[in-house]
Amino acid sequence: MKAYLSLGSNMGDRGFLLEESCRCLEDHPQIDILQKSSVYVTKPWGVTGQPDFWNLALEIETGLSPLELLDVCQKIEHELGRVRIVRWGPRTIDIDLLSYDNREWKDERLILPHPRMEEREFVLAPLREIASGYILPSGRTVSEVRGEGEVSVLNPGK
Ligand code: PH2
Ligand code: MG
Ligand code: MG
Repeated sequence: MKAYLSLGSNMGDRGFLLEESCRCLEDHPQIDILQKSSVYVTKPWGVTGQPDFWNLALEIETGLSPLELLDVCQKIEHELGRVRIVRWGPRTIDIDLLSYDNREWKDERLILPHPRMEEREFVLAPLREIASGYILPSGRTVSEVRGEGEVSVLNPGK
């Protein structure tokens, strides 16, 4: 099954934490990373006055179910020392499921597709880079929609 993930970090060594998260995902026998976006430096969305985030998006192929995949993501967050005191506040690493096989899912642990992805440029910009034709919940493609918030590529041209 094809799934899209959004990763973000704004505490500690953000580059290392993103790389290490990708490595842990790739190490899982039932996860293959098909595409990885550039790293984007993004202004905090929701709660301002915290350090800038580094964000990226992944396209993966997985044999895991949505909840099994969520478990793996949360385990990696935990292993990389995730601390979150405030909702939308600073965190070492956040791994969010954006979509899974274009399926809809709604329970207390997981909502798919991610309900707030369309407003957020820190989610859309990396996704646009690896999946410009991806169809958002509104029916528009990710290349047609611009979200809120300032973003820039970390190492343009690298
Ligand atoms: N994550 C949030 C809240 N705000 N802002 C940016 N720029 N990047 C994020 O990853 C982010 C955020 C909640 O998970
Ligand atoms: Mg998040
Ligand atoms: Mg999260």
